Amino acid sequence: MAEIDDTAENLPEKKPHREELTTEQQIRRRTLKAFAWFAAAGIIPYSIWKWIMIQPKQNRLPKVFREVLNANEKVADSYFSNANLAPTFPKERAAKNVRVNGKDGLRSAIDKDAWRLTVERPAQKPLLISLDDLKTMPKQEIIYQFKCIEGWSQIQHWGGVNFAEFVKKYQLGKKTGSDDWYPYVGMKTPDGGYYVGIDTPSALHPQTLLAYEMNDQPLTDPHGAPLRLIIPVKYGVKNLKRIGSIWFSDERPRDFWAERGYDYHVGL
Ligand SMILES: Nc1nc2c(c(=O)[nH]1)N[C@H]1C(S)=C(S)[C@@H](COP(=O)(O)O)O[C@H]1N2
Ligand SMILES: [Mo]
Repeated sequence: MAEIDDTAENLPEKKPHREELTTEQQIRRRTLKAFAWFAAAGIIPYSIWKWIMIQPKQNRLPKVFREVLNANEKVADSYFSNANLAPTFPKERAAKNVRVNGKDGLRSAIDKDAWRLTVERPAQKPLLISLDDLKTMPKQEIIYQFKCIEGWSQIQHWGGVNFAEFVKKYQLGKKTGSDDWYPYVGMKTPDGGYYVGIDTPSALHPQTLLAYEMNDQPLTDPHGAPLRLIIPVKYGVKNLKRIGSIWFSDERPRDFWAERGYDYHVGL
């Protein structure tokens, strides 16, 4: 970038026709014009901001914001309703040879008896939950078409705990003393070798499971024993195998494949 020492005073008194300007003069002119636009662009949002701040308030928020929030809530409500369920299939359609894909975070052996699901909570001790604890909750099964972003899909049968029920039982996901949800859930393997971030509405979708069974059998190691995520509204990449810990957060949790160039949400 050239140094800009031009002030209005340095411009020629009478504006010559473009043809008479040297290339350098033309560049200066354009730079000044660009600056003027830049300044104007800065002023407009400020005036809008001022307008927003003098609008009537509702629950201490300017009403215009509140209206946007209400619209978002409506979107979320329809999202949670059963209108957006992934299609399901009869049990006979489920694959017997279930495809295995990806072993990041699964390369070391784990002691399944010692394993606990760790739930990190703000300003509280982490919760340690055993598989037996989870199995005291009702089991939910799903037979649906699992889709990998690499281009294959397969009808698969999984069983486990409904994630929204799990969240309710352990009172997770909402900010302390409020009804506001944290916008994201993070999950990672015990060794931290694979990790995903998921928007809370998708995590709370009625078909999202913490799965401990596949085809009515305990999960095998390559499929993520002892516990994995099954989230039918997302591509395979988000279906973390061998969950070590879970936490809700305000910031987008790190995501293994998003860090390698995939879209963060990779939804279906
Ligand atoms: N821990 C872990 N979970 C993972 C992966 C991985 O590499 N490590 N790969 C993901 C991808 S890309 C897919 S398609 C599915 C595959 O699950 P499957 O091996 O049970 O078919 O797991 C997902 N979860
Ligand atoms: Mo995948």
